[in-house]
Amino acid sequence: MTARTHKTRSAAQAPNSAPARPARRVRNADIAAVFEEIADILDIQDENPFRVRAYRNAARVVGGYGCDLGALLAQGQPLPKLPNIGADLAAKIDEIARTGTCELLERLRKKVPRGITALLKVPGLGPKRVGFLYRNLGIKSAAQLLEAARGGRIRGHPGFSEKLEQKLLEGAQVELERGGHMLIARAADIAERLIDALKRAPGVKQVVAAGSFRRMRETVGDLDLLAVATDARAVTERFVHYEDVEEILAQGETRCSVRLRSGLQVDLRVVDEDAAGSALQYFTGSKAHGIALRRRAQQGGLKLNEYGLFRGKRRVAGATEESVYRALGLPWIPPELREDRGEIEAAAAGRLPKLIELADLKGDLHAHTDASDGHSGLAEMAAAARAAGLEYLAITEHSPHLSVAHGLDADRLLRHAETIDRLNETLRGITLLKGVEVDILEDGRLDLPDDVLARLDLVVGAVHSAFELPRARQTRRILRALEHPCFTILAHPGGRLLGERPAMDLDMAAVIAAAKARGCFLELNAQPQRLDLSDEHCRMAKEQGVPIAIDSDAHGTAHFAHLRFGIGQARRGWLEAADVINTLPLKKLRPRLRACFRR
Ligand code: DGT
Ligand code: CA
Ligand code: CA
Repeated sequence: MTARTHKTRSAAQAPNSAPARPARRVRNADIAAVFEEIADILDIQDENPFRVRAYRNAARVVGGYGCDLGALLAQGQPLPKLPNIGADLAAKIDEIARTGTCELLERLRKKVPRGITALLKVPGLGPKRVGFLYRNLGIKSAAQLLEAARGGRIRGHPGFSEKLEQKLLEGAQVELERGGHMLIARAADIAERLIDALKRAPGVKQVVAAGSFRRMRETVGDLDLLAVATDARAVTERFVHYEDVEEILAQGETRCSVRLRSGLQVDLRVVDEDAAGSALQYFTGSKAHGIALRRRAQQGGLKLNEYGLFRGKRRVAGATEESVYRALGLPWIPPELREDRGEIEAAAAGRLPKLIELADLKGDLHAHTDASDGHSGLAEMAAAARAAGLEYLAITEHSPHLSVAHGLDADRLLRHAETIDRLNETLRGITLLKGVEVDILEDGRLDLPDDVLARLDLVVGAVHSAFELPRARQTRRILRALEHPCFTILAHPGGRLLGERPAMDLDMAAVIAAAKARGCFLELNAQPQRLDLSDEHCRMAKEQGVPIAIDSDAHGTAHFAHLRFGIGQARRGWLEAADVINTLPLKKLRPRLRACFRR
């Protein structure tokens, strides 16, 4: 371990403070993260699997729970009954909600090297293998993993083949290069709290996020914040003393960088009000967009930088982004488009898309309940969807092949459909659609009989196995599935899990062409770890006229909140409301779904 050269927050804190009280509100996601980390460490230590599973389950249940447990407890209300949460876990939820952590986790953390849990992100490594490598080879970081794999010191140990060693070598490299890219949803949670805290500093007029976060990239390397304030010092002081700061990396009059406990680095710049727009434009990026825009400025005899747009020494624009773009003869360009992928040309020609917004979504066509691997019931999911402003929700449980997700066989699926019919008679303001998320088997057949699928409102098909087929076979598999007479939506078409599993090797142009010919739809799955279709593929689909379904793939009532990240990705893919099938009201959607079924 190298010595810390920077001042750390924990060192500055009083050693024996009064009973811990969290400085910030603890959310369900925080409680879930504590349980997840406990499970990881126990598992790395090869502890009792039932104990590990209990914490993983608790993380899932709390993470997907629709109402804020911390807020309930703070109001003195009892903890609601949660599935498989006994007295011990309930007490821990209470402890975490009050203190932000729990005594067990703090104790466990001391038993394993700092950062060893980061190794879990390397594909091919689960807690068992991480524990083995640590105990037997002393590996505690991606760098050490890389070194050991390069030296051929991993192969030959029980369960570690030469092939796995190669895979770990590649994974360790990716992990090192990634330098801790964080999913946008997690970054959003952290950013929004931090921005709230900064806005409460004296003299603050404005705090906004720029960078890849504002462009709604699926992951962010760091967070870039801009503030306008009458007193720069008051803001930077509030920033470096924010309760989540672990380390101050740099501190100046108007610029500071910190690393938060989550590992996220945050850069803050305090800027002049007169130049707030040009600073926001500059630090939003992307770098490529910025370069292209500066070139355009130069061609017009102007100079653009973070301090403004200048003709000679005179500032001609800079207070707002609109003023900067306008002075360059352009309409304001939404941040999601700023990648130098034709947006400046489109803006100049007056042909920018009118990008889709969250409020355009009328429904959601992919969700699970506790009948398969979700953790809320039908009625709860319906109510949560309605509360999210939707007028319809398709219930799409897994099929039998996905046994880990308690997939439904034909009988159970048909009975579930009957339950949905009955429930619909009592529901107000929301309609449930009867669907399924049926596995696309390795040969491209679907995992349920045709006559069963034909009785549903829609059939969502998805790959959950054999991700590593060669390109030609993988493509053939998907094309065969699309040919099924009931195929409606291809779910998470790329099959990637960000930071965990790369996209399948697939000829996406062929898939898009086949969907076009077949008249079915492609999904943009809004789960933060998926965001799949990718932005580029959204744009390809739009250009070919293949409608997209932006779906939450909710497994709990809290997950409808993920739709906003799906919208972010859709906007990065230039999608307009008309490109997205679930912007249609139910009345217009039904015939479109029916048209997918060939009778
Ligand atoms: P990230 O943090 O890796 O997810 O991506 P960004 O885009 O947030 O990049 P970051 O944080 O390095 O810089 C934020 C913005 O600042 C970037 O999008 C554009 C601007 N910027 C930073 N460095 C440069 C540079 O060397 N040249 C130009 N033209 N712009 C830069
Ligand atoms: Ca950044
Ligand atoms: Ca940055």
